[in-house]
Amino acid sequence: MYTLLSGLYKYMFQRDEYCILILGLDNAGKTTFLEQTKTRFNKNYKGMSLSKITTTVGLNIGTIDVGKTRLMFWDLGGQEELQSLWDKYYAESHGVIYVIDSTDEERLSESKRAFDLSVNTR
Ligand SMILES: Nc1nc2c(ncn2[C@@H]2O[C@H](COP(=O)(O)OP(=O)(O)OP(=O)(O)O)[C@@H](O)[C@H]2O)c(=O)[nH]1
Ligand SMILES: [Mg+2]
Repeated sequence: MYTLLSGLYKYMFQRDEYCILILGLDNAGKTTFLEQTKTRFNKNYKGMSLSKITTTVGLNIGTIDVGKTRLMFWDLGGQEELQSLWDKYYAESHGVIYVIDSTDEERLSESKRAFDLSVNTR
């Protein structure tokens, strides 16, 4: 009986939870993307002013619920010395969003190198 009830409870109330990494060079727009996404999907969330966003040292976590699914975003700092931390989070994540500033042509090759390195070291 307990198994039946706990199964029913899980079916009705438990959400599937997925962790998504947001990676990319510093200044690419990762935190801005996360803030915009939270504002769009969380009805009561009053997003912080985009002009107040400063460079991320460490990690920002943001959560959105889509139907019965909960998405947890991990927005990591993109500065060069922080890139070595990216692969520590790969094992725990279900997906990766890699953000590129397409207007910053000078850094496109640097962005590709950082992406390749992170994929090869995971
Ligand atoms: N015009 C324009 N500016 C943007 C856009 N996305 C981000 N920015 C600006 O770019 C700057 C850097 O954005 P962030 O979101 O802090 O970049 P980040 O990738 O989180 O950088 P780190 O935390 O240092 O890794 C900020 O001044 C943003 O306002 C965009 O789509 N358009
Ligand atoms: Mg950031």
